[in-house]
Amino acid sequence: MFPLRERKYMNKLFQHIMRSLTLAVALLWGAASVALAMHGNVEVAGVTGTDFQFTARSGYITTGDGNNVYFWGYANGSSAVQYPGPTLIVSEGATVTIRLVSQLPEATSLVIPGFSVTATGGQPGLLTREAPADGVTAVTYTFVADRPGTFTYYSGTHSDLQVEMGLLGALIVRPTNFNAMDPMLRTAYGDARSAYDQEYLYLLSEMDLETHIRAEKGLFSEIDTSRFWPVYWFINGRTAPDTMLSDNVSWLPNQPYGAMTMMNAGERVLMRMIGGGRDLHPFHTHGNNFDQIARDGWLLATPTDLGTRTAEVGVIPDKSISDFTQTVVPGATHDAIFAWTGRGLGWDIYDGSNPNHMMATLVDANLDGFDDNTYEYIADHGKPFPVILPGQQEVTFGAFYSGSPFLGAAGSLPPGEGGNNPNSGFAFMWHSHNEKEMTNNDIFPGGLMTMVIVEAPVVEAPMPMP
Ligand SMILES: [Cu+2]
Repeated sequence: MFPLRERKYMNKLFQHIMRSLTLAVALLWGAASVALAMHGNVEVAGVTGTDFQFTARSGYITTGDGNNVYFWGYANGSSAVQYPGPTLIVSEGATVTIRLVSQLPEATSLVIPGFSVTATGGQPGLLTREAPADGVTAVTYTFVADRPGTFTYYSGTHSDLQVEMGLLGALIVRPTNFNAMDPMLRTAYGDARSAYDQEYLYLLSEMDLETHIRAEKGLFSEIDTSRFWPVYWFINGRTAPDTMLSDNVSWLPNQPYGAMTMMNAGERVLMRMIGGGRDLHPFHTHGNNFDQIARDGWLLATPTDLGTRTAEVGVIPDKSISDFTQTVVPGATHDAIFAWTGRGLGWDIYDGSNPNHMMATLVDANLDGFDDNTYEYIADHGKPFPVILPGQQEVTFGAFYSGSPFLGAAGSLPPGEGGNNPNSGFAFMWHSHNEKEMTNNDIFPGGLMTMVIVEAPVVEAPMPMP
């Protein structure tokens, strides 16, 4: 599925991470297991409702190299100021009101592309009305969320500085008939073409550290945003390895959103990708292609399309685009469906000695090529693993190796080895394909990177902690 050159590179990368970050990754895995315990159907974290009270103010975020970075963000109500701003989750048809006050050194505002917004109060500005920098005068933005999808909001004032400083966020509009408990109605756009099992946000952004240092010191006359030189790259306001922590971990009070992706083989993951900064970021999935199904909140379908069936993910819009890298454009949103089945690997990922294999019924009533119960790719059933596995004496073990190359299967390990992969899942890295962006202020690895864990279809939560 991927060029051998890249697979070799990724193998090296994994080895490097295992050697340099074994302890950190072990800690992370503990948190990841907590996230797994809520496995079932994961929803994007955020705030729901129709009325939001934003205060724009300053704070500090923590980066993966241990730095503290001064930033500007939004606090909703009495909650902490955060990067990115609160993910607003609203229902289609709702009238949404956002009241904004600025405690920043300058006036600020909100723009919400894709909707017809009415602004009242405050003072006139270039793009919309603004909240002056007095800390009390409010401007109120009102709009009807008249279509479902993935959207973004950000500062419409002095935005070369204010977006850089962190004034940006995500907006999700759930379709009218949305029902998280019903697999047919758990959709992004109201029909089966955008149905999903797991939902994740990937809001991509970057920061130029020098600008933040000068802003912290109040040296605004020395800031030249045309000399933009980012050194931090973020998913949901965190740099790797923090991207792999659960939402709302206590030690990142201003960065509540994680990006650790968890799924079972055969599931559909809705990827809501947003370009939050001023650079574009090529977001690259390992493990499989995804299908981009929507752009800027518009489903990629012809008006009469009922959905096109694909072997990998079921029904998707007819204008979907299959790829393994999505160039996430500044200000744009891209929705995709990712599924992983092991199709076409050419060997049986479950192995004959694994109980999964015994459970494979090899029934394919819907003729999609997969076992209806385990999602095993039937054409590869029983095919042997294509290489002779090295003996334990020849192998350096990583903390995530289960002792078996088969999904959901554990094997024998030397004493003290392994243990961070209790369900014997497969881990794939998702990251910026502009690989400079996988750093934290020049330190590799870090930045715009996270992982997806694919678990065997039969793995159910809650799982024991390792
Ligand atoms: Cu890669």
